[in-house]
Amino acid sequence: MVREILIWPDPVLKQKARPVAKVDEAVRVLVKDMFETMYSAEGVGLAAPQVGVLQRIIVLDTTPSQPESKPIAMINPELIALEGETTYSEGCLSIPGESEDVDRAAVVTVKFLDVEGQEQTLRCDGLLAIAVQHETDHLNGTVFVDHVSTLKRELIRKRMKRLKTSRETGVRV
Ligand code: GNR
Ligand code: NI
Repeated sequence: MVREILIWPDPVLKQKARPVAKVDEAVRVLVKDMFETMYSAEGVGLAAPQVGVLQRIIVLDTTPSQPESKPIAMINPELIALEGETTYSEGCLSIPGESEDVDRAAVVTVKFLDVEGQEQTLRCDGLLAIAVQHETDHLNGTVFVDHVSTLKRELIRKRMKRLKTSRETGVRV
């Protein structure tokens, strides 16, 4: 089931998500819904708070168009090592139509539980490393605009307010 994606500055997106205590069937259903929602919105990642669920769960697929693309679900992800620096023009499904440069670590090592509840460790670079940091930010109530200047953030806030009004009323504002 495709779920509705919350638009920033929804207050839920500012809250810290709670760790998953047990990887059970309900978690696997949520993960499935998150993948459906992410693919339907053409995103490369999605965090549970974006669909209104304050649990520490993220899904990723940075190469959805490639045949060997691998969907990754991470439960209770923890960044255990950050190496180097990179800058990437980021977007967010909760902030549609906006993108800004954000500085991040270039290589990250992340520890997490898979959908079977097994502990995994993954070292990644490129877009996957950026997406992992972007998604773990969501679990801590942070979005990419919190990493840009106040001026840019306030301009984006005004555009999101207009977007929300026009979506709710069907009127262009
Ligand atoms: O789809 C997404 N693209 C993206 C591009 C650059 C950096 C991060 C991202 S993640 C984003 C999906 C999203 O909002 N995940 O929370
Ligand atoms: Ni996002």
